[in-house]
Amino acid sequence: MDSEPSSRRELLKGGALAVGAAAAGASVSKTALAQTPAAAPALPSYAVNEAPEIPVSPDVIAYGVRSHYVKSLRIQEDGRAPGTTARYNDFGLTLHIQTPLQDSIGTIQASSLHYCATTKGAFVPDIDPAQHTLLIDGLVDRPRIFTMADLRRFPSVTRFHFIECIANSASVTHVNVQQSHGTCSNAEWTGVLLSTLLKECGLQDKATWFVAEGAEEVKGASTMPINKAMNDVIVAYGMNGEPLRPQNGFPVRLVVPGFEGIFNTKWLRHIKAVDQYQLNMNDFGHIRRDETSAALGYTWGPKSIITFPSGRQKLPERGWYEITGLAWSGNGAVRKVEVSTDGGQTWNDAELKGIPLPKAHTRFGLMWNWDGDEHVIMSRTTDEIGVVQPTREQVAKVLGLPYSPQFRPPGTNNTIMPWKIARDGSVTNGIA
Ligand SMILES: Nc1nc2c(c(=O)[nH]1)N[C@H]1C(S)=C(S)[C@@H](COP(=O)(O)O)O[C@H]1N2
Ligand SMILES: [Mo]
Repeated sequence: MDSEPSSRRELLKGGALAVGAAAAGASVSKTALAQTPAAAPALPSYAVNEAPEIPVSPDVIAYGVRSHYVKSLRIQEDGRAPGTTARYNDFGLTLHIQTPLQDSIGTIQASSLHYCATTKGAFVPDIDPAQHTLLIDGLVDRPRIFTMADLRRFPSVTRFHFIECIANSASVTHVNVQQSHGTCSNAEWTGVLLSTLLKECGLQDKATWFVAEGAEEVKGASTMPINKAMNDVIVAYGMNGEPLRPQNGFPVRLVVPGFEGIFNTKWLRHIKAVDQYQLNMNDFGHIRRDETSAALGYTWGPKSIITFPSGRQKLPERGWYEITGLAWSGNGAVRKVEVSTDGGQTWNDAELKGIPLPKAHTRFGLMWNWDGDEHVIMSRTTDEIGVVQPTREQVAKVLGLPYSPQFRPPGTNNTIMPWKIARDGSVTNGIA
C-alpha cells in the first residue's frame, strides 16, 4: 500500500526535474538538480469579485455569456464598426460580417462569431420553423414537401466544414487577419445529406444539375452539378450543437463543402433537379455551363493563414513563440502545412493539431525563437490531392497577367499571405 504513493511521488519529482533541466537547456544529473531546487515563486494575489457584487442575470443562467474580459468581436467588411450602415452596391444591399480569426482558438468559430454574408438585396428573414417547409421537385419521380420535423426523421450526419465567401482576401492591403481572411469560418454542421432526400424523391438519371433557393425575396439561388449533391452536400439544421442562427440560415440551409460560400444556400426553401444549367441572379460572374468546369471552378483551393503573430499584433520581446494559424482546402483534407520565417526562402513543417478533416479548418503550429530581427513569416499548405497553395506571383504567371508586388488574383484568392515582423515586434501586412 505504502509503495504506490511514494513511487508516484518519485515519478512526479522526476517529471518536474526533467522539465526543469530541459528548460534550463542543461544536462545536469538528477542529484545535482535535486540539491538546488528553484524556489517556487509566490502566487500573486488579486481581488476576486464574488457574488453578489457581480449580479448574475437570468439570461446568464439560461443561456450563458462569455467573460466580460474577452472583447473579440465581428466587424463589418472593411473594418467598419458593428452597427454602421451596410454597403450598397449595384445589386442592392450587400453585407459581409467578418469573424475575428486573429483571436480564434482551436478550429471552430463560435456561432456568435461565425462570419455572415448576404447578397444582392437579401435581408435576414424571420422564419417560424413550424411553418417552414422544403420542396424538392423537378426531375424526380416523387416530388415532396418536407417539414422541419420530417427532416429530423432522416439519418443525420454531423461534420466539420469551412464556408468561405468569394470576397475573402479580396484585397491585398488589409491590416489584419479579420480583414484579410475573416469572411471564412469553420463550424460543426448537422443535418441530412441531400443525396438521402434526393433518393427518397426518386432522382431521375437525366438530372445533371440542381437549383437551390432560399426563402427570402431575392432567393439567393444557385445552380450546382448534381454530382456534388450526391457526394457531400448537407441540408443542415444544426450548427455547433444548437439550431442554426438566423444570420446563418435558420431553420435550414445547404452546406456545400469546399465550394465558394455563395452556394451554401441559407433559409433553404426549394431544390429543383434539372437537366441543364439554370441562370440565377447569384450566378453573375460564376456562369459555368460545363459540369466539370463548374465543379472545379467553384471549389476553393488549398489555403492557409498565420493567425499569430499577425497584423496589428505585437511580440513583446524576443524568445520562443508558437507561430499558429489555420489551413484548409476545398479539395479535401490538409496534408501538410509549412511555415517560413525568412520570406519564403526556407520552409519548416508545422505540427498539425489533431487529425485534418476533409474541407475543414486544421490548426497548425511551429515553435519559433524570435531573435529580435526583422522577419517576413508566411504559411503554405498542401492538400490531400497534392495541390500546393500558390504565391501571388505563381497565379499571375499561370493566368498570364502582369505581376507587381501588389498583384491580387481575380476570383477566389487562396494565395500565400506574408506578415512582416518589425524589430519592435509589431506585425504588419507583408505584401505592401
Ligand atoms: N438564401 C441565401 N443564401 C445565401 C446568401 C444569401 O444572401 N441568401 N449568401 C450566400 C453567401 S454570398 C455566402 S458567402 C454564404 C455565407 O454563409 P454564412 O452567412 O453562414 O457565413 O451564404 C450564402 N447563402
Ligand atoms: Mo459570399
